[in-house]
Amino acid sequence: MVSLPSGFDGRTVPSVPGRRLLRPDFIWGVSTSSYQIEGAAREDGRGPSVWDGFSHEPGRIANGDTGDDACDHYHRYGEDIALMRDLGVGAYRFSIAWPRVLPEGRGAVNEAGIAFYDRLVDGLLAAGIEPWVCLYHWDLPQALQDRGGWAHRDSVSWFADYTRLMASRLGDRVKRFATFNEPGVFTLFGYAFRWHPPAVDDPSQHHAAIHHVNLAHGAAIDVLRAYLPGASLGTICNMQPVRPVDPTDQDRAAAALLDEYWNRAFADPQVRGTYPQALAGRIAPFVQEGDMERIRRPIDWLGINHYSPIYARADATSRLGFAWSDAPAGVPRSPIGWQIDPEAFRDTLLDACDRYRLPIYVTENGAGAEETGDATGVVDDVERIAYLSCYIDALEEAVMLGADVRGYFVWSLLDNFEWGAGYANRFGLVRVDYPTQRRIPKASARWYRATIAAQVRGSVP
Ligand code: IFM
Repeated sequence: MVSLPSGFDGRTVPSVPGRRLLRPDFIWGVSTSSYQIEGAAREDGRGPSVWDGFSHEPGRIANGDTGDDACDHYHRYGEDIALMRDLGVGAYRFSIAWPRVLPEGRGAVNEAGIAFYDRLVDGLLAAGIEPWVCLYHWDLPQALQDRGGWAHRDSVSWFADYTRLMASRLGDRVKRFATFNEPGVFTLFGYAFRWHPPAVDDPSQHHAAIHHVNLAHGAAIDVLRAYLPGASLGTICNMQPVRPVDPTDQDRAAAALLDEYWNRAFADPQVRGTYPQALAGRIAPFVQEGDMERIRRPIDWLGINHYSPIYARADATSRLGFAWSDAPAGVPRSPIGWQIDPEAFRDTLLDACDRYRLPIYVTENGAGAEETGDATGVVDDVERIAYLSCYIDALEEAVMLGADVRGYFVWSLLDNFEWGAGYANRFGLVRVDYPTQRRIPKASARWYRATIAAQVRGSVP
């Protein structure tokens, strides 16, 4: 039985148990993404992404924030690698900004952009940290959106060509590649809810985009296999139980639908070769002969991003037949209102192992907060520690019950640009003081370092 540690009421920092049930080669890491940390949005030939334009539109992002400067990781990556080395992580998952290496999305290569990722990869390897490259974390080149974006079937070959470029430039040193991060989020939020670019509510574009992203995944896996036969390849999906906000038949049906879009629209076709039932009919107009075989290419692992259960309610005005809902009153919540339910995490891992039969890496898990530091910027983030502690307990329990979980990456190394919430919402183990770009490790960074050391060396330092 997983229980909530007492840190949630701010009294006790959870201890650091040895994690003896985990594999000796269990990978402890941290994750970030390009648009959320890099900054340098107009430097060294980078082209615009859909997030540049969107974040500059009035009213889209809290406080009018943009990713123009973000954490200035483009210039401070050396300092950030040193922070990771200090944490003792074995791996760092980051994403490539497609428009930094191909400013128009295709065609002319921006060598300065490639050189940045060369420096980053070399620095990580020199620090003994394995680079895990994710090819797409939502920052589509604007030039490709202007041609129709993911709703256009040509997006499959655009992505395959971009993948070929990155495989040929980084594949001599990078051995882990993921194709997409959380396609369930950027398709639903971008093509139905209008919370992300391209900010349309258009079921036809939405369903086309789902299918083309799946095809692009399959095409990218083929490219990576051809170029890098020894590489370890995966896909990264958000997976969280979807619950009806009220126990009515209508809300249950809404939750079942959202579950298909959120949890299964990508992993099911990519790993099992079929779309889930309700979605299959909606996607059918876009499926051509041979597509399902093109999508279902063998992969080596499944990345799962998980934070909390999510909720749906019926909505007759919604073109998809459901609406997003906040968690009901009374459930335990993180400081930003996300439900805390480590048993749901354990069960998600067990279900995913059972359904997809692949080794699993938890590629994102973490807690957001609108926190301020003390006068020196130090953050005693006991609630984040409590969250991480009980979620890692739940992971360990899933392993005990048979789940093949091989790694865990905290979201995130740094506070960063949290999409629509801008910079107000902080997820980092390390605080970023944005006006000065000073990095200040939080209490959770020290706790995570001790957690890793306890497992890696078998003792608490
Ligand atoms: O910041 C995001 C990340 O980009 C994708 N997964 C969820 C994180 C927290 O909201």
